[in-house]
Amino acid sequence: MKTVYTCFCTEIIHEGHLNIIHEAHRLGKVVVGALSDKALIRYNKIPTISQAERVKLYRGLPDVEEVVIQEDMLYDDVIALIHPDYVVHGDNWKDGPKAKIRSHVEVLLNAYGGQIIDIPYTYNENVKKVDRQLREKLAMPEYRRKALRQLISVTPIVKTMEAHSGLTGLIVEKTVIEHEGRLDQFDAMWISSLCDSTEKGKPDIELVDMTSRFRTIEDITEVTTKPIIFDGDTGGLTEHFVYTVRSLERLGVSAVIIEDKKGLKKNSLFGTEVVQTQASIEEFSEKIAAGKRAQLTDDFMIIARIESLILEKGMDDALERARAFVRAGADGIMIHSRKKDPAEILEFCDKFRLEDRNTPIVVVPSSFNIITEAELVQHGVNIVIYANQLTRSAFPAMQKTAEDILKYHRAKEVDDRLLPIKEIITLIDEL
Ligand code: SPV
Ligand code: MG
Repeated sequence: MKTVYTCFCTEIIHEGHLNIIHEAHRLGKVVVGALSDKALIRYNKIPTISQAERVKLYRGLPDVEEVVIQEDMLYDDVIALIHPDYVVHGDNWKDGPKAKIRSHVEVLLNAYGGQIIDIPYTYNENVKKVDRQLREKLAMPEYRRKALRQLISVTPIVKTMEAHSGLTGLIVEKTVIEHEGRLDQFDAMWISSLCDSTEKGKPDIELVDMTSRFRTIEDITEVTTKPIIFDGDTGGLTEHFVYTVRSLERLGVSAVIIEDKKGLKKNSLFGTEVVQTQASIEEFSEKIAAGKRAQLTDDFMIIARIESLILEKGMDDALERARAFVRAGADGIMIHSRKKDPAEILEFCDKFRLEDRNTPIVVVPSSFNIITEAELVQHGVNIVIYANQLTRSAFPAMQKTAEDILKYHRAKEVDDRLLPIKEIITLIDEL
């Protein structure tokens, strides 16, 4: 009797899955792999039912002999364990990012004479509907909101990219690359005050009001599913901040980061070139505590951002503030620097981690961009935010196009650098 293996990550069974099992059963004894919560979360397929419930669901299917947990997206663990004669999968994994997984499995099976069987993928109206339901469920506030905590618990570092519109949100949502045998994508989105303001042609001084910033969040949530970290600037008046917390929770945002400054906020990357005032430990702690009291869900996170290094107040001040803000209830600490050399950031992380092993650390390597994600992990960082790179790449490209059209008095010369018309009109999927 041959062993036939197929891996599922679905939460709803449709005729496509039943067809795969039916075909697998004709070849031998069917073993279904349930992709573990950890693997799903790692690859942004945040589960909405538990691993145990998925196992139960698959066990109840006709012709399924056994269900095992698959921990590894690339199948190494299960193939080593059960040595299946066949691995059966819908033929949709022959193209796109999943093709990498298929070729990896092929190598594993070839080593002992196993074989892949590609089953024509079932794609009818019902299957499409189930796919859409699964995707859109993840976009619901209650699932999206908790996804950041889930990611922090299972990924070495949460890779976060700025988004300031539906379109940039789609780029963060959908960009997947294959590199050195791995699939990679961003885990979360950062709604930067700098980029949200710049997009509106306004300075980053808390001038763009919350109603407008919430509108940006909604533009993004309408077309994406990944968790959102919101740049809350100073948080404003404590009396206002408590309302902001409630609104963000309702919108499905996972975390707000507020910085310990007061008065007219300027962008941190100006450092001491402009007048910026740091809030006292007491007043900022009170703002954090008030926010924590106001929040209704356990999922939402208030992350305290420390500006001591930016304002050249020293490492001890930064560490003292970190301790105090955690005591006040902060769910994470963001430490910022505008030095090119990451040394002071790493020193902070090392010292903080000696005292506090668990509170998530967030960094924004805009200036100290030489640092790699792997190095940040070694120093205990949990979230890395690429805070402005999409905006900064779009701006020079648009400016150059505008200049060249003025120069040549026609658009032909710029056309080679543009997205083809066919692609721009089909870029956005219709429902
Ligand atoms: C932002 O992206 O708006 C930030 C990060 O707050 S920074 O611009 O570096 O201050
Ligand atoms: Mg900002």
